[in-house]
Amino acid sequence: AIAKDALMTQPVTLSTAGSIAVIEINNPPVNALSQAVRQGLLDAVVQADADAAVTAIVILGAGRSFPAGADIKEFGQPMQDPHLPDVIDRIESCSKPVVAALHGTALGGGFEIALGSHYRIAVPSARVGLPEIHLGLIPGAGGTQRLPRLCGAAMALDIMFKGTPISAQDALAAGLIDRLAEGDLRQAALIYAAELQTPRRSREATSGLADKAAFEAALTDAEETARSRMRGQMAPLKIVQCLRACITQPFADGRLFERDCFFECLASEQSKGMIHAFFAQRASAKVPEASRAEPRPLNRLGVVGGGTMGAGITVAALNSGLPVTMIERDHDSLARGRANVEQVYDRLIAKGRMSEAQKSDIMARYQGSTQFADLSEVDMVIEAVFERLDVKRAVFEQLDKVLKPDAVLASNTSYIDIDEISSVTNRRKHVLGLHFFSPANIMKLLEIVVPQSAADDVVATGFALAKILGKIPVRAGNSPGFIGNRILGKYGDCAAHMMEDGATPYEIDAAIVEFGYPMGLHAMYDLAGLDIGWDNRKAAQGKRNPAERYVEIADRICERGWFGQKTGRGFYLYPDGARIGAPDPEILALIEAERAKKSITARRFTAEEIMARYLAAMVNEACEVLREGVALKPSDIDVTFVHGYGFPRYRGGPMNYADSYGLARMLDDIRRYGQHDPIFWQASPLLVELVASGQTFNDLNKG
Ligand code: 3H9
Repeated sequence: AIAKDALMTQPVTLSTAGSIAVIEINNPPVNALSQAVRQGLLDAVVQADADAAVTAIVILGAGRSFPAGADIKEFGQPMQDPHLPDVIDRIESCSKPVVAALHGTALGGGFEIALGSHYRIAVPSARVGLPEIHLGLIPGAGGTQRLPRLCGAAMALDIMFKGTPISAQDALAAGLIDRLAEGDLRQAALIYAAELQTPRRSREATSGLADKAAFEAALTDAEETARSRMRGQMAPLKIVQCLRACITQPFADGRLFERDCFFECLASEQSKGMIHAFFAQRASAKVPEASRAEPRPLNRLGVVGGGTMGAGITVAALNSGLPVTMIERDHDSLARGRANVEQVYDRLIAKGRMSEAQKSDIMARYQGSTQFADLSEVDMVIEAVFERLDVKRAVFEQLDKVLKPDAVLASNTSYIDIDEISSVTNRRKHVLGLHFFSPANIMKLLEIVVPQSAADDVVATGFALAKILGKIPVRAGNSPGFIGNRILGKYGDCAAHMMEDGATPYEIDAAIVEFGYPMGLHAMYDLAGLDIGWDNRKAAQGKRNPAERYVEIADRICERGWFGQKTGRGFYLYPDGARIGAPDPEILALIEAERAKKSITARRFTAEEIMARYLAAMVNEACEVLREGVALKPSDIDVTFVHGYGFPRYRGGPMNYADSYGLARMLDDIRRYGQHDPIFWQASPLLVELVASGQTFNDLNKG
């Protein structure tokens, strides 16, 4: 018999409650399934199964969650026994009923343990899912074989393709869990286990396979999605193949096939890139200021400006439960600001994704005013007015007069110097910059711009806000364009040079899309509005180095009033409000005329050369951003470009990509390009230094 509370292999414990064996996994913070956990789990299951006094087994997670998956830190190292699929098979083959008791996030291998268990009970707040796709992987511990047998292909594919966890309620409705636990989970699981007589094995389930035609149709749809929307990625197609095995092969063969596919994905650059992106995202939230100071309380937010950005920020805050006071200069503007906010919810209602009641609940947190004095109680204000220094300064002067002494003041700006804004206040240390990306309620990236004068707890509050809003924060120094737009400026220039030298904007965009971006640079310019860049270029006139190469093509386009999608044409044509542009022969003629003016004979660029130059310009400028301390570490630049600029996540980000391309090779490229344009192509001293010392960006991340 098992001694009560006997401690087995840490971090898994086996104890008994009456005749029920309780196996508890305790590996903080998320009970990841490291080798010690797998071994402990296997030992505990074997022991409990062999114990004649035990009638049923409960598996649960200590702390905040049932296991959230395999231990990602072990990926890339040799796999050690016991393997998770084998542990789960052993659980499934138990002679007594096994109950998985779920709370928190039962994800990946954790959910696969639950699927291999005979019965599943969960607290109402639990969520379950198979997020492997976000790591460039497929579920590799039976998930692709057991889940479809329980719920059919359509739902299984939805869970695996989206990778987002579903609620316990949805899982219950789909038969993926059997019961919701009211009250204490352990107690509820013990009661449930005591009722159960016989094991029930997912591998033998047939309900999901019953409608073979529907199963096949779901596979065909998914394959189409994998080839179009998820183009370039390996895991989605592998998932489809594994699901096909559910209807063409016995379980055991399907499991082996899944295993091969899993290892193939694990060995791929894609998965390495995505795992890098996963850890980079977590590392970007760890900044020195936040380790030195606690954030200030954040219970109420003020937003100044109800335009596109102000309304988007307001929606993001309202959605996360924060009450918001929006300030506009007069009643009409305020009405428009409120309408901009409501419009977001009305669209959701129209699509059937929100009810009027839910909208009213959210809007109850919204307050509008034309009086700055109404901000006297807020903890933080985000100014989101027109992107002009004098306008922003006028707002900050007002804020300085009315805010409580410890309120945080933030300016939402994409390029204005925060010091120039804060200098009109008597509270510079309470000021920081927040660069939201449009649409602010959707885009995840948030550049947190830290001026020299900002107090540590102000910076910590900026990061706390990002967490509340569900944004991915990156710390940026207060330098023109911060991290993202500064680097974009550079590779944008590189693209313009290639265009003048012979590549069409359409060839450049095609190469970028082929590389894995959702859209090309010129399509993106058209979407954002070409007038923005034009205004910036006009403002920079006179400040530019006259020896620097300057391409006038975009200016010529803007002079015609072609500002992109909103005017029906830019680099592309958008007839009848089309969202996807068509190539424009007039643009090609205009480019040719510009070349002729400079006596440039167009030459051909391969897609490979386009990308080599484009990425070299990006990475070289990123090195300067690092050298100047504008970004703290290479992985922060990766996070910025993956989450704000469409860089394919499966490549990890530009710095991770550069490591795999080879820094010495990239430096050689830059020096070769520099023979023709030594001003633009100056190798960053940081890149030179890394190559000389044989280091990579990843070494800098670790350091
Ligand atoms: C898999 O299961 C493969 C199987 O199918 C087959 C195997 C054969 N491993 O995100 P947080 C760390 S693939 C190691 O800030 P939250 C994380 O790095 C896996 N570490 O918290 C962080 O560490 P630190 C499938 C992990 O509350 C800390 O935990 N599963 C893992 O915002 C807190 O994380 C997934 O892909 C892990 N699996 O979110 C789930 N997970 O403090 C991935 C987390 O040092 N994880 N850490 O920075 C998540 O989605 C979120 O972390 C979670 C918690 C929702 C669980």
